[in-house]
This record gives sequence, C-alpha cells and structure tokens, in this order.
Amino acid sequence: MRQQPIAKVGLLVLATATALVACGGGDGPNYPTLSGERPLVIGHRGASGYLPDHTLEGYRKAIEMGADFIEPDLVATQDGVLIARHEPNITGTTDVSTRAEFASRKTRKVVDGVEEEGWFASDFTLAEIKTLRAIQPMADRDQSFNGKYQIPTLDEVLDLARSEGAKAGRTVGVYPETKHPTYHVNLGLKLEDRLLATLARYGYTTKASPVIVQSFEVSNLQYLRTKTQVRLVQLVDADDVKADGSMSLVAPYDKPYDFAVAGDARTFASLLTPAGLKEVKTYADGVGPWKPYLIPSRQVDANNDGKPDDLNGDGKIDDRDRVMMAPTSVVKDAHAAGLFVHAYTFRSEAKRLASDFKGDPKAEYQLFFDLGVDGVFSDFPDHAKAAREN
Ligand SMILES: [Ca+2]
Repeated sequence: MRQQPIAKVGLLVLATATALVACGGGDGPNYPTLSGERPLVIGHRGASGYLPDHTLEGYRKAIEMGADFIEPDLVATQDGVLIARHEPNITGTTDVSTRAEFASRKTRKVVDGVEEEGWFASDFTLAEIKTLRAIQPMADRDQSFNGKYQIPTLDEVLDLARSEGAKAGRTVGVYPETKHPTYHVNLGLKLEDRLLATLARYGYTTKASPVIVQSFEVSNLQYLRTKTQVRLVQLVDADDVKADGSMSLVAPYDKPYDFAVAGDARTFASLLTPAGLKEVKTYADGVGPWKPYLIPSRQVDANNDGKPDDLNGDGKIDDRDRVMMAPTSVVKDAHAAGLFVHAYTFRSEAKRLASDFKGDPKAEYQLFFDLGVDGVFSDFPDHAKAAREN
C-alpha cells in the first residue's frame, strides 16, 4: 500500500546500464522492457521480508539473494548525516523507545501536514543513532533479529554495495530515496546537496553510475536534474485502492507534498497521464508507481450486499479476497515517453497476494514482467529473481 509512516514502505526502482553489463550484452530472451533487457530486482529496504529494514545485514542478504540494486531510504541526523531509515520518526524501526537515556527526546513533529509523536532522527547525532538497534516494523514478520543491528549511514551502504559486489563479481547498484524533502528543508537539513556530495565522492555522477535516486516529491528531483546526470525516478503514491480497483487519493498520499505546499492541483495520478509522463521525462529517467497503478485489483460482491466477499472463506477480508483486473496503459504510456517503470512493493506473504496468484508470489511477478515493467521493488529479492529467471 501507500507510503505509511512506520508500516509503510519504500520504493522503487531501476537501471538499465548495469543490467546490460550484468547480462553481458544482448543475448538471451528479449524482454518487453524499455531497453529490451531483463527487469531489475531491487532489494526493497534490503531483504526486508527476512531481516529488519535498512540494516547492513539486510542489504547484504539482498545482494546474496541476487538483487541488482539495494534500496536505502534517507533521512538526516541532527548533525546532518544521511542515514538509512524509512521515516524521520524512528520509533517503529529502532529500540529508541526502550532507551531511558533518550526518554526526554520524545516529542511531536508535523511531517507532511500530519502531526506525529515519537523520536525523530533529526534530534539525534549520528553518534547517538549508532547506539540504537533496528527493529522489524511489521508485526507479522520475524522479530528474532530485533536489537541486533545498527542503523547504517549512506556511506556505509555505498561501501557495502561495492565490497559485496566485488565479492560476487558483479555491479550492485544503490537506489537511495530522499524521504520527505520539504520537511528536511524546513529543518535546515536539506537532503539533496548532502546526497550529491556523497555520490560525487564515490564518483557517481553519470547515467552509467550504479545509482538511481528516487523521490515522491517533484521540485527536489528537478533541482537534482540541474546538478547531476545520475538516473532519477519519480515515485507515485496513493492512499489506498478502492473496492472497485480505482485509486484512493487522500492527503497526504494524494500528491507530492511540494505540490500541496505550492497549492498545485495536480495529484499523483496526474503524473501518470500521457501529459504528466511527458512532464516527468523533462527531469527524470523513470517512474516508480505503486503497483495497482499498473494492474489494479478489485473486491467481489456477488450477492450485492454491499460487503466484499470472503473469497477464500477464512473469515477475514484482505488482499486474498481481491481479483486482478486488466492492466492500465501506464507502462505503455511511460515507455512511449521514454521512461522506465519500477513498480513497488512486491511481498510474498500469502495474505498480501491477490486471489489470482493462489499464494504463489512468482505468479504475481510474472504478470508484471509480462506487462513490461523494468524493475520491481521487492521485500523478497530471492523470489523476484527466481521469477525473472523462470
Ligand atoms: Ca478472506
């Protein structure tokens, strides 16, 4: 689903030059991707289906599982260091709430117009952040690694991609997301220049660099385009999918937050129209839509009682009780505009798969690969890779 604080997730996607190198050229099957090369497997927050999000251990596992890219979300510490966390609010992804020495840091902040309570990265120095340990934020996933792993910096993630890639004999890309760019500017902790300076230190300044930068906001990507040639991706979110399969656009997930601040009427959906995609192409190389924008799913109400049918008869209504619909034209339209498409988020748990897939995550990947997506953000990169090799 959409990008929720805490339970929600990251995103995104892409890379063509590296895939070419990894393939050793144009042999093998021809894929319906923008480049004709095989779609990318992006380890979403690492291998977050297995290990706590955004830890070096999780990223390493994603690489071992064959991810082409690993995906760190970026927020800033008080001393301006970029660290990998999904939210500025670190309450749900670290053990900070159990640390007596930080009890007084608990506070309230407004993130993209919504007030939140908890502990925030920008109130901690990097040295303090390093005393914390990561927690698995999804209650239904393995909690046994909680409290074991540190919070990595962007530099550490880039170093890991290089060293593990060298060990594996292939290029491993890094797919950083600037989280809540407007929020960080208002804190005096603008992310973009810090990110550019770091990437420049690694020599990552061109389209061929093993880096793709993603964001849900627009003006920061436009700014980045004036400063770097590394690939940029416009993320496209929504609040939810309605019963009929149409997208629910409710603030703050209705539009890029910089649009909200500027009073721009355009929504996330506006960015995926043919005209919107053409505009995105002026500053980005690809789009990273939430996957129901590409292939929606709907609930069933066969007896017209106004309630969704419990298709698998387990007494609950979840994704297993939805059926896949016909694809939209977004992938075709994006490719026509010259944009690659990296879709998020692919999750293997049975309860997160539509009824069509009968509990087999590979069937879902196959559907999206057949549609021509250029990459998938996956919590289970081993499953994504296996589906691609199939
Ligand atoms: Ca059910």
